[in-house]
Amino acid sequence: MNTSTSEALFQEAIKMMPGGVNSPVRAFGYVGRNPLFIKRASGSKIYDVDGNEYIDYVCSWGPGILGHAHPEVIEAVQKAVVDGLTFGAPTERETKLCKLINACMPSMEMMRMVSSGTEAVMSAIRAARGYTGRDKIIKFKGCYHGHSDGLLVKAGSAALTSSVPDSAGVPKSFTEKTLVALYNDEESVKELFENNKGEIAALIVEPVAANMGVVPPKEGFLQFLRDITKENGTVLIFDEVITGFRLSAGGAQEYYQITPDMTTLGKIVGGGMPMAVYGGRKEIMECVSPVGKVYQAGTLSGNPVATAAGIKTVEILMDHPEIYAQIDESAKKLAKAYETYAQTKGVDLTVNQVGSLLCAYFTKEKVDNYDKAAASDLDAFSSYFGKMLDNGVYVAPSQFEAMFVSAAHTEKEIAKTCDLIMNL
Ligand code: KE4
Repeated sequence: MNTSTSEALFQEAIKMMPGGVNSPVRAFGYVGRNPLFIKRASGSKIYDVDGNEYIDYVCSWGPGILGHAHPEVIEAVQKAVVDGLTFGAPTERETKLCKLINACMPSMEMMRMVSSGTEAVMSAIRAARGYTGRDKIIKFKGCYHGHSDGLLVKAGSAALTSSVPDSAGVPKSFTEKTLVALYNDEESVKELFENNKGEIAALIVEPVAANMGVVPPKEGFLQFLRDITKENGTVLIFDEVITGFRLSAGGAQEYYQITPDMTTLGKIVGGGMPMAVYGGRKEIMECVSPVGKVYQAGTLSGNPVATAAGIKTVEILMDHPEIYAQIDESAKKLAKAYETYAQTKGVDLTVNQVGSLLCAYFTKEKVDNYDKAAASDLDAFSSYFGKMLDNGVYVAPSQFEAMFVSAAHTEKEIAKTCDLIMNL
């Protein structure tokens, strides 16, 4: 496979950007290759600058649920851009998108638009702290909620009363109020609430953990979180940046029938444009400026082009619920192919699949938390990644990311991918 133009572009890019990329995972650091430079994408395919074609299961890390460059979304954006790119003033489309989100997720009684998932999570936590007057928060080992300082914490054991920053440049004091529990481990959560009575403003969780590969919540785990946060006056935040509009039009909160106090959305809600949202119960969101005392702002928040893309994307998903059955079925076929590969070739591999999210782990243990995910054989993953790429299939270049299926992946492409997997 000729990748000479990508290589040349990469040599230029690394002179100007750390690792030649604008987000670390794109650097292919986990898989020992230099990244491909993408020229364009359409439907289920991406095309690199050397003209190579790939079936894409990264889907830009989730936004691409309809496939790349969906004609109706492109048309909506084209119509919007000619009227101007940004006004820094309210527009009708912001209210329209809020109403669509509320129709899909009624727990989002009031909301605020921002430009990234990181910003949505950072702001939701600030609102929860402002609403409760408390400082501490709980997150889960292996869950990722963007790169705001307080959330970049070493995934310590649940007994840890405070957390160590996971990144240079984050003062220890910035993470002292961040407590870390273990995903799918109720005891670890109970212990933190017992040791920090009345002090926990919020508990934030990915209702399906999709940043340690894909780890579904154990039966009853989300209900347990809903109950213990309610008992303690703690705000339950569902970080649905990945699961929102992915597991269903109502996200994980509809899929699992659990109502959080606040939700963060990103990726799909902007249809691929820079757009994210945080929101929830009205009395919490009324703490946010200019109504309340929790300050939060953004030049491009609710951007008129991004809202055009988001509205059209959400409208298509609401009008075509059959999309979810289709993409879930495709993901099930892929999961089966991985299981067949593991059984017939005697490979240590297990698969988790939830809706149209899945992850093949190179470990023989069933993965239900971060430590088990981290025990995967990363060399085996790296070799697998290379074989898939060399055969025209683009999966995430990291064991700790999800595989995303879109409505544009045809039965033929899913079958072709399954054949490749079973004959790796
Ligand atoms: P952004 O700031 O990247 O828009 O969103 C942060 C975020 C928040 N919450 C969840 C559950 C997320 O998965 C993310 C970002 N997801 C990663 C992929 N696992 C983005 C890809 C990247 O970092 O380049």
